[in-house]
Amino acid sequence: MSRLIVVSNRVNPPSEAGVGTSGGLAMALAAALREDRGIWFGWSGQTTESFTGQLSMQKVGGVTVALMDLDEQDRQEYYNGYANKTLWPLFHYRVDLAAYERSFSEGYQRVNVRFAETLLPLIEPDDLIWVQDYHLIPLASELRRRGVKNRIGFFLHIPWPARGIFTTLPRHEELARTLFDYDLVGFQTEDFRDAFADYVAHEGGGGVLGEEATAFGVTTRIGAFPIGIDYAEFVASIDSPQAEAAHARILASANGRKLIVGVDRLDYSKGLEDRFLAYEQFLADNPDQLERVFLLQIATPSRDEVDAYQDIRASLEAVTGRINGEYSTMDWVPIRYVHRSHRRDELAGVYRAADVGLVTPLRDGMNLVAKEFVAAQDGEDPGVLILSRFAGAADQMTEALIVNPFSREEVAEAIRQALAMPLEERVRRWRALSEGVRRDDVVAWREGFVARLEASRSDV
Ligand code: ADQ
Repeated sequence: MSRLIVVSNRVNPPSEAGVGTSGGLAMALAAALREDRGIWFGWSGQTTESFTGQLSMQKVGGVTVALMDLDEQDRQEYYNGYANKTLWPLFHYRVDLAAYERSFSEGYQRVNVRFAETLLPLIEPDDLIWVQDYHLIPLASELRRRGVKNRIGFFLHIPWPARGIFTTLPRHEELARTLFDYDLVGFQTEDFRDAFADYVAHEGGGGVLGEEATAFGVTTRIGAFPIGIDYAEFVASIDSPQAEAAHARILASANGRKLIVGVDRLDYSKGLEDRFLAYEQFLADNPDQLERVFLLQIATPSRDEVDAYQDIRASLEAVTGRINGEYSTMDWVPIRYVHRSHRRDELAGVYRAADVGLVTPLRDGMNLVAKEFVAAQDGEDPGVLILSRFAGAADQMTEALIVNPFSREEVAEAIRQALAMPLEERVRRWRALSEGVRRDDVVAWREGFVARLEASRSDV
């Protein structure tokens, strides 16, 4: 069996200490790499004064990790720049926030070359190389240019946007062309795959036939590989002392009130402000619910070197303050807003305590919080998931209450409906959802992608 090399911008396998704050994706990739004697290669997150190209090899939680440092200019132009100020907003339909600076695209290109050159000596002839996400789209081209013939796959964790959006990117053809140096390109959903096919047909002078996409005179394979959570690990974590403590603490402080929970990275794509305004609408429309319910929003600090993230933080704090100022009573605060990271097992306890999970991104590749929320519920008395139609997860999770996150009325009505939903309906919906979350877990995702990549050839 081939060895697997995973390449991602950041490398964060779980430490020996166990669950902690590592994400499900990190756990699943780490499991694959342990099984296959693989390597996980990427940026250490550290910067040096000038780029050295030195590799530091370590064993973390049984996984061989190969890390390189970047320099400060790389961080600004590649990471904060092209990745997070150009591609991220654009792929999430925020053309208004997307910045196009020549130094950003140069930095992006330069860092992709640095990834390729630093990775090159580690590659053995039979290795499968699996590149993760939008930071590294041109990596296969840079590896091919240096003679790498291995099978290389790419997975996009974020949406592939509609043609009219993607074509606002200066020199979009060059970026799209580099995807054709992969043997397999994976998207989260059929919708994103179709959007890519549409682009290819209209802008690449090609088309898609079954799994094969041809454009710019080259052919690759494409497919939808919806990512899941590490279901077994997540369910096991519900019985941990940390989960139980978090659960007990929330229930004690809830004082019999119903809990609506939101858990997100603090990012404009997650629709937090619209969510708060919809909740305010719910309070205004349902005066009988005042003091009987509260919203707990946990928001992890994220990318705070980027202006747009500082802006969203400030505006959320202002909206929270205004709503709480208007509705709070001596012993009730309608929104508890917590701006910090939590252990995954604590989060499991929080989800478990909730009556409603409010997952309303304006755009999202998948959204793993929706899946974690379902996995954490008590099947005898489950909470209700409200899910944005613009999360990739909505394709699979059709038994959730699916809403348009741009409509305050619709989200407010879904909150009312969720809180009033009879036990029998909650159980019926939850059973269907939980079956899907368990079946289509991260292991299935990883195995599905790797098997497909293994079966592909570079000369399609
Ligand atoms: P993200 O945009 O980061 O991921 P998401 O899929 O929701 O979004 O995953 C977030 C993860 O972070 C979840 O596992 C969640 O538990 C965790 N998390 C959130 N807030 C936290 C907190 N306060 N403390 C600790 N952990 C917290 C990108 C794409 C998504 C896609 C994933 C995986 O944007 O669309 O689903 O990759 O492909």
